[in-house]
Amino acid sequence: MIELYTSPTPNGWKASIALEELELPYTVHPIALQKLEQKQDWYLKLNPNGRIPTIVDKDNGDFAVFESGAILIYLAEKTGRLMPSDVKGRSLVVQWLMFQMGGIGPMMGQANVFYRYAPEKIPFAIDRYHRECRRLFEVLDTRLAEHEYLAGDYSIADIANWSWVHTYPWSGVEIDGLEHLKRWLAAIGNRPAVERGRLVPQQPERPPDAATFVEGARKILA
Ligand SMILES: N[C@@H](CCC(=O)N[C@@H](CS)C(=O)NCC(=O)O)C(=O)O
Repeated sequence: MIELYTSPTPNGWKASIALEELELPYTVHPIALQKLEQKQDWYLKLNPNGRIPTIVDKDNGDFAVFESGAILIYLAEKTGRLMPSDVKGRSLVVQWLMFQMGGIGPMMGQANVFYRYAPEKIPFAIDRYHRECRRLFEVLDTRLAEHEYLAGDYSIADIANWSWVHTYPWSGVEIDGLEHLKRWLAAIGNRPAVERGRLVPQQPERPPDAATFVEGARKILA
């Protein structure tokens, strides 16, 4: 049994989608980011960075793993699935996973901050992060022109990148003309395990409107 501490965000969905794909039993512990539960002492003992997601593997001496990329690698290695074990195949998956962790995630995150949450609109910052996101999307599109998935078979690299890229409308990034990226977005999004994982943690019947969501995000950034 895995305990999953998460919220409905791209980094959280990476973990829940992987758990669904791997058919591992898990219990969800929703973390209320706006209430800063992720900064409480009990949580910081599991995740010193005070962010979601975190998993605790009850079947492995209550081993805690933080950082979404590390969680994906841990789950893939635990099960021997979603990442090959040969040196080159594994490296390819890790390369595209790191591309997400070091590029797509931080750049889309900053695009959200300046395009959506900043009370003051700074055109230079908005433009900078939109252009950088678009450049990274073009890297993905070029890769996907010649490969069905990012790194060999469907893998944790696809899960990590999809979890962020499919939220492009919220970040305000255009995907016009990126036909291979669109094909891949739809293919991954239609996987039943991805559909299930994307709904974790369960949302209230009436999710917050955009203005309320922005207000909540500003509390976290303050
Ligand atoms: N590098 C971390 C980033 C995690 C992260 O930024 N999580 C966000 C949600 S997507 C969070 O917990 N934000 C709350 C906060 O900043 O306090 C990972 O990949 O796990």
